[in-house]
Amino acid sequence: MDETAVKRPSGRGRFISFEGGEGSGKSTQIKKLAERLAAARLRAIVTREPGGSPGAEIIRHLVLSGMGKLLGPDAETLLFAAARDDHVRSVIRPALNQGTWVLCDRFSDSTRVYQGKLGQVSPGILNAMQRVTIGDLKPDLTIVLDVPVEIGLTRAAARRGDAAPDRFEAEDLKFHQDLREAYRQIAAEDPRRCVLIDATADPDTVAAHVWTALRDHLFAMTSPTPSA
Ligand code: T5A
Repeated sequence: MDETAVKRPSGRGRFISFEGGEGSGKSTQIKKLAERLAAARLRAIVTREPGGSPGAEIIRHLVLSGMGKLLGPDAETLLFAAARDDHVRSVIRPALNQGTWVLCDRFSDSTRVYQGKLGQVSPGILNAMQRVTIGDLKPDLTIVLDVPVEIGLTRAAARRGDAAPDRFEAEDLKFHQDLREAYRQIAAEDPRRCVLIDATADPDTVAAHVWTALRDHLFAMTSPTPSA
């Protein structure tokens, strides 16, 4: 695609979330996309959940250490919600309002999948927390990276080295298989927002698919369709 053909949309920035199981390559792809947007002279920030703001990073440390799990599923979900509230108010909304694109490593779909579909926190609680933390904010595009569980966990273990698996990496194989299915289901149910991408290929091939998703879902909305 000719990147000079990408016109900077006026007004609000675009919000892109990356979702998927452990080790699916979200951080790798976000970095590549940020570089490509910079080359196209689009202003973008990279952020993550849980975390992304000083307050939310403190909560990230708590939940990934497993301390939140000790409080039970509802309270652990409240911790994720508190982190999101701070992150959205102090980082995401201000950036979007200034016309900056936001690339976020995980967002509300992670709560729907990890705490909702797998953790069995009730839809009533999840909806109430969502109303408080994000209101009507939702990603313009969600990239769902899909890899077989064995590949994702092997990648995550290789990257981790000698460190212990975190709170969710330590769950059993069935948990991770259900996780993958739940993400595939979310992508199938919301095709206007979500693009499911096979992330088993090498990083550059996956990045090319991510770029195609942006072209089809975002650039087509904001500028004349760029050439392929
Ligand atoms: N969570 C989060 C909830 O339960 N509820 C919530 O609401 C939210 C927001 C966050 C955890 O919190 C949970 C979900 C998570 O379990 P985290 O540390 O941020 O934990 O971890 P993850 O988001 O799961 O991300 P990971 O760090 O495990 O993996 P990534 O970012 O998907 O993968 P990445 O890019 O770091 O790659 C992993 C390794 O694979 C290699 C990379 O070089 C790296 O070594 N790699 C590839 N190798 C071959 N081919 C490719 N295409 C590759 N892409 C990457």
